[in-house]
Amino acid sequence: MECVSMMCNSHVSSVPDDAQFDCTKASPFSSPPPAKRPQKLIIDTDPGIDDSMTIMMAFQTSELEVLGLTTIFGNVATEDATRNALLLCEIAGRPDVAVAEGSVEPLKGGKPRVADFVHGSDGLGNISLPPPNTKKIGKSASEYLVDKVSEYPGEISILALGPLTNLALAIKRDSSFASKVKKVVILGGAFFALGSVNPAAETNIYGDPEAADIVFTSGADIVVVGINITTQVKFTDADLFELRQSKGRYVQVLMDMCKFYRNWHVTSDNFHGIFLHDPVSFMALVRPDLFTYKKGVVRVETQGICAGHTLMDQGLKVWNSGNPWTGYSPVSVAWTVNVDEVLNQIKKLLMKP
Ligand SMILES: [Ca+2]
Repeated sequence: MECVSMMCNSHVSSVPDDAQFDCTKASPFSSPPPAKRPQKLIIDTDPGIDDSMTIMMAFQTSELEVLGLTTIFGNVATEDATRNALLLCEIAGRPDVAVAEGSVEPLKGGKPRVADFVHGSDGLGNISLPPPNTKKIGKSASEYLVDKVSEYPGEISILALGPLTNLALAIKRDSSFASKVKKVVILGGAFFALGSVNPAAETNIYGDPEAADIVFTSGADIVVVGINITTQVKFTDADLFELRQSKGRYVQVLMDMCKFYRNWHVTSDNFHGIFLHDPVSFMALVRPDLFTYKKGVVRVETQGICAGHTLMDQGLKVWNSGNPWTGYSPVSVAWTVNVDEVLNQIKKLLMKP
């Protein structure tokens, strides 16, 4: 990763910009500090095996209050993502969490690309789980996002783990949405690295490039974690074995799901283990201090052979004239990651009884 180390200059910042998750600071007073209110979170998701791990990790994080899950196509079709989201809330004993179904297709229409070869035809590794008893709410994902963010302006963070259609629809629905959302952490893109669908594009962005471009240029407070970061953090077979032996509250069902996912990694990448894309982006939400970031405007190619390509203006050059990057708010692009500590934290949450 020579190019990365070369670019690690003054433009790179570590962003503990909100320290609400930092419980390490000692109080100067003898009495314990007042408990911090948990951070409100909505997860936009296409579960998905690594989505499932992440959702369970969020439920195991006391600093978070998971308000709802909004669903999207990607690893599976949207209606399967909804079923899986309901099922995960039930398994976690959290039927109170709202599940709002999202768009069944990308903004430009057409049948979405579904990665069932990675996650199994049911999206959860084909482990024959029963259907859920609970039901999705009446509102669509974008309605739910707009309503909740309006109800709690400046308080809700969104973790976006799939194609960005629902967020783009929320932005189109309410022009103040981007300014009212506290923070959006996005799993997506490949920054100055090869994609995962093809050399140009990463899966989530490729799933709806138009939507991704709307979100990146919306002015919201955005942190994006690309596969250039997430592919550095992996569980080996030994890690999976260690998890299986642990007392983690949801670890048995998650490890059952992971069998399919792990076997795909062997076939596809000749890697005996799994990548942790979604859990790594979750860590950028709860432990932003474990990453460094670069700020810049990100645009997404929507046409041609590079459709879905994310390209960031790093601010290294003063352009002679305006260009399609000019005038938009910069976003924080994850630039480096503390691999060992992120891996540690993911394990810790999955192993939590
Ligand atoms: Ca996902």
